[in-house]
Amino acid sequence: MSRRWRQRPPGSNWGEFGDDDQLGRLNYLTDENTALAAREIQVGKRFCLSLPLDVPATDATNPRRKPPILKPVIRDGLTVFNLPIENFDPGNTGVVSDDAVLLYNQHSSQWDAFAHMGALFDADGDGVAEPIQYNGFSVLDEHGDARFGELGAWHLGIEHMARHCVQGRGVMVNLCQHYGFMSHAVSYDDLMRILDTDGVTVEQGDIVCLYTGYADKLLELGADVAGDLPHTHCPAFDGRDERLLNWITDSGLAVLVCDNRAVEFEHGPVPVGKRGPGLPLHEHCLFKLGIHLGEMWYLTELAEWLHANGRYRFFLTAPPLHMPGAVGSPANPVATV
Ligand code: UVW
Repeated sequence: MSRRWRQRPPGSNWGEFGDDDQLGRLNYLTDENTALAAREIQVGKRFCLSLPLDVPATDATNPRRKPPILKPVIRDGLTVFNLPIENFDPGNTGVVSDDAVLLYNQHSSQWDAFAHMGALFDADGDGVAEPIQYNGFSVLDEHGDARFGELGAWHLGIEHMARHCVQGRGVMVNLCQHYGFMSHAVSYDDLMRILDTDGVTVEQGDIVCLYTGYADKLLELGADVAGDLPHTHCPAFDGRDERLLNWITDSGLAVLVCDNRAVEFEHGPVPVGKRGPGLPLHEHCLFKLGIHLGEMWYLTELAEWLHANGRYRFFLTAPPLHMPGAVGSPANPVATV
């Protein structure tokens, strides 16, 4: 396939992994990179980096995303839960349970696929900005249709990430250690100071995990969580800081993960009279550079263990669900130290 765009967004890397690339910086997670990352397994201890998927306990922080609902599977009018099979097969002594779930893919610990966020940008050079995604792809097909009726991405869906497997070296940046639960937009200067103080080095292909304490607040507050939690508590990367965005570009990090819901500080609506992305770090990562974002992971126990043991690197395995066309997915990552 030839190039899909005539002009690419300033600061983007479109085309650099190939005109058909849908993996972005996951391309840095090569076999060699995984083998090198495996050297971080020193004691074999494992950490589950997913929250229970019913955390947040309510939709207070994002009314569009609801906690999961387990649904029954029905067989011959009976709910298949703790159900003796002899109801259908006399003499069969088995007892069976079976269920379904209504899951908002981005309610809890999750991955953003590149299809999650694009931008209005004039990639075809006709003078009119169109909705477009990483590497000049559209989530629609050439007829302007979605994959499954009204939704489902034809390109850049989460399945590409699932097939890649997402395994490599994790690097913990412990922001909570420096700010506690204080709300703070972390600038480039702040980050440089923290990396320097903590002796943390980020190399090409690293999966950078930002521990901010946000998930701890979700767990502590439960159903009492307030809608403005993302604005009142915990540090987060300042997506409006160009130098911080440039660091993301230059560091070569492969993937960016956080325990909060947006990775970046939520400044609110675009200022009146201005035009631009509401979540600039999202645009920079998902749209321009092909960097997947992990959000609302549970990093607490791992961050504490690493701190107590004078380490910051670990081995990470974090595939999403292999759900074709989905723009995000729950994540159930495992760290090994
Ligand atoms: C927010 O909800 C703010 O971010 P995302 O859509 O990436 O989850």
